[in-house]
Amino acid sequence: MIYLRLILCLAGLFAISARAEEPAACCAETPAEETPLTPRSLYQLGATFTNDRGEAITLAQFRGRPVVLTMFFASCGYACPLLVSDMTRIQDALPPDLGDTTAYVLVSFDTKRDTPAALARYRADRELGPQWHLLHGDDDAVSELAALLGVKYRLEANGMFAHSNLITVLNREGEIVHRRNGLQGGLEAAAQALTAASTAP
Ligand SMILES: [Cu+2]
Repeated sequence: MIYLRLILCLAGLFAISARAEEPAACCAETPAEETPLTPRSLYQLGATFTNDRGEAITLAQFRGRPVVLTMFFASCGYACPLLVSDMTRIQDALPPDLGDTTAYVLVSFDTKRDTPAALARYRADRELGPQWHLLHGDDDAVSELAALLGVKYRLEANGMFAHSNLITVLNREGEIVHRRNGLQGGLEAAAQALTAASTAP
């Protein structure tokens, strides 16, 4: 089975080699089930999220690619737009090949309003490219991920969330290798961490 998967993967690589503008999606998005996850890997989290196309996603599906991840909610009027624009600036600061293979993951706190359709609108409004993954999950999935990341959030009486402003960089195995805390600044350090994460195991 593993051998067959490798063959298919290699065949996929040859097939896309003539289209260099596309990332090697075949292998990058296939979990490398052959080796066990490390104890520090966030991909131990078994929770399932749903993306803005309505597809079920586990974070482990990002195994094999560096990841920039932040928790947010789509109707936030202040901090989250800044976090997203900082992630965009990190993407712009990377060499094109790394910028294209990195996954930019937004996970919503808002389990009620951030439906796939709401997240799809958010993607369209901000012109987020195919490397961006907008996810929502149930309360358990969101709180478990927040705890692992060290993100605090609270639903306020006005329906808005008070929350930490944290951008997290994961290496290809889903281990946290960098945190950017607060709003703006520190983008160069995040880009450097991503560059290191793209080569480290
Ligand atoms: Cu916010």
